[in-house]
Amino acid sequence: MPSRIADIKAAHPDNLMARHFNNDYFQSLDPAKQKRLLKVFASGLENPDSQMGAYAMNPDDYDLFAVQLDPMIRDFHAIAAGTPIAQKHDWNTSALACDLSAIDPRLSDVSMRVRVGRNLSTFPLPGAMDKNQRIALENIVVMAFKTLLDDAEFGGRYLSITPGSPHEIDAAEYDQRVSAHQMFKDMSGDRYLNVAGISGDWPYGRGMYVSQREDFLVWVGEEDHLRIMAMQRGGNLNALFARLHGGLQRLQGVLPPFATSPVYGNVTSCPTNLGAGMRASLHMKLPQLTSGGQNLDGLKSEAKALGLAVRGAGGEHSAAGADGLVDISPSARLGVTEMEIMRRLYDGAAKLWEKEVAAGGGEHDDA
Ligand code: DAR
Repeated sequence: MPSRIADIKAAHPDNLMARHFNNDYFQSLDPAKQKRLLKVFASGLENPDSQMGAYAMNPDDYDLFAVQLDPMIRDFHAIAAGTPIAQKHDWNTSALACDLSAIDPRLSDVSMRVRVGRNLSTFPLPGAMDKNQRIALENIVVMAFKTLLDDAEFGGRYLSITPGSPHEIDAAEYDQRVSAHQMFKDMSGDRYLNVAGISGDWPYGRGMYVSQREDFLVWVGEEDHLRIMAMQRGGNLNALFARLHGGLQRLQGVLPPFATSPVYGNVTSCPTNLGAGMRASLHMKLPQLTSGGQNLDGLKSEAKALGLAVRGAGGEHSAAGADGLVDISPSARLGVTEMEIMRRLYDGAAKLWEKEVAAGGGEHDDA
């Protein structure tokens, strides 16, 4: 195995698993722990083009294998070795007005989404669950959703894709919800998640809670046990974040404890999502900065300098729209608070928009 990892490291230097593989540490482990760590590495071993190249299988993997995983995590999250990782939480987003229309009235109808990943501490992480555990977790979460059904803000319905579930929807509704960018796509075609076991037993134990207003969603059984999200069109990031926090608190009160690490905060399958476990994003039309959507490289480097990541509006690994429509989001998840993430998104969007307008852009009526 060490020689295979050395080969991956030479051919794919950005694979953080290969870059930071510690063979002395690996050899010091007993065979059972070596086997368990190789399960964490499975996706990165089978997919050398991986970015992180690892998914945790159990919440305590992060603490059990800290010697190996910590350097990878610090590299991705740009936290220097030796710097204490003190994950704090600050949802006091009302302290800073972040309405995009204050940047420019043309940014008053922007598609925005913020989500957090959470995993129940009473189950293995998705990569190590069996079919019965996936169904059992879904049933526990459905009971929690029942406490929201009559709520004015969060009332809604649960849509399951588990065959035989009393909440099961048909293929037509599933496809419609995926097309509406609400439900997650069929995971069984994702080579990274397949090897990691995260897409195992598809579609059992999977589904989505959606509020009546369709502005609060909870994915069940995707890359994490739960992906809790708020979405809206508009400019008011404060309202978006406040709704997510309200829904998260409601669920936290009726679910088993979420998995956390004393060092890394909220525990997620992928180490790239640790900490706040939050991805906040908005869609912007930047045709000048993307050469009409044809080239994201220049924008990606501009955005990186602002602490932002850029991808197509169709999700991870998607291209920009012909009108230059892209998804921008703060890269940092670990060591930053929820409030800080909101501020970085707002400030970064303002700077990119300023560059777009200066380059002759500025059309944003129907993004
Ligand atoms: N296949 C993983 C993706 C890492 C980030 N994206 C996530 N977690 N959806 C890799 O290591 O490349």
